[in-house]
Amino acid sequence: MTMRMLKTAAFAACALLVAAVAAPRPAISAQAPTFAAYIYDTTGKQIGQAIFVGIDTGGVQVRVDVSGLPPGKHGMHIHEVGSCNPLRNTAGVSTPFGAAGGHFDPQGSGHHLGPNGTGHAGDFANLVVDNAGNARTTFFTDRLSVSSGPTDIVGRSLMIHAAEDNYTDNPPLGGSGARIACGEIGPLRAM
Ligand SMILES: [Cu+2]
Repeated sequence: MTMRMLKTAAFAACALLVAAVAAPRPAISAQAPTFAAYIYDTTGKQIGQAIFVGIDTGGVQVRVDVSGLPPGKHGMHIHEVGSCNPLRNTAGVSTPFGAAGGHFDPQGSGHHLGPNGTGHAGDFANLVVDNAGNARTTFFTDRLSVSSGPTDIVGRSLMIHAAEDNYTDNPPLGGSGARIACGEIGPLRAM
């Protein structure tokens, strides 16, 4: 079952639940839709998570909290496929997290221009990791959404790269290099 199918099933289940539970009551305000990416390194160890909260006036608040990464700046993006599996090419060479595909580009811009450009909507600012290997950041983007429309990131992936992203097409994809951590964006788990 794909993440999209899971999502559809979850919405169907929610709709039934709302119909069953809420029908006799007055309308209740909906909670902000919240999703998560549980982030793993290339050894398969979970190193943190990202939380994505849909803002009712549009856009998404993103909170990333990870540890165990090399200090410094790391390119970070939404990639288009919700899979952090490796991808093996015809020569048998395996790319960690290769199944996540390329950068999420709902407008079909074909350009990698960073968090404020007119390129891939999934391009974020570099993740800054401190000397202890930790990174914690919260930011807002109005270029993405959760649970609706062509900019929906649920069922896609959050990727962290080995090197700094220069927010240009030269070198391609900002030069951020290898994929070192990945999380599939899906339902928030109960704590
Ligand atoms: Cu990337």
